[in-house]
Amino acid sequence: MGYLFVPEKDVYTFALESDDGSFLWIDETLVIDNWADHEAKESRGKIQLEKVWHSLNVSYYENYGDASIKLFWVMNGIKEIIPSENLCCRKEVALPKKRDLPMEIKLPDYFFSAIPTGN
Ligand SMILES: [Ca+2]
Repeated sequence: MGYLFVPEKDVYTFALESDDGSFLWIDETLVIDNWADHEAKESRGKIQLEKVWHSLNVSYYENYGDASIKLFWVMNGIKEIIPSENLCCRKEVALPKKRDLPMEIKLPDYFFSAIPTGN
């Protein structure tokens, strides 16, 4: 789980390729349902996003044989890795507390229930 920032208000297309199954959640919306046993297979989904930070959550499972998971967005028709400046918070980095977030970061309250309180 992390955060995603989009450069402008628009409808965005995401592509999730996984072996086996995966989900992509953005805020409280299931954007991509790729949840089934299969070899590496891409599914795409669209969502309208405001120019703010959004919670990003990829769920994944592996059942048999090879295993892989890749997330892309599609910008101007080109599938590309989401630039690191549009993503925040690796797992090992302490996540910000709600009160520490800049005003323009609006996240649903449920997101904060999963954030460690820290010191
Ligand atoms: Ca597999």
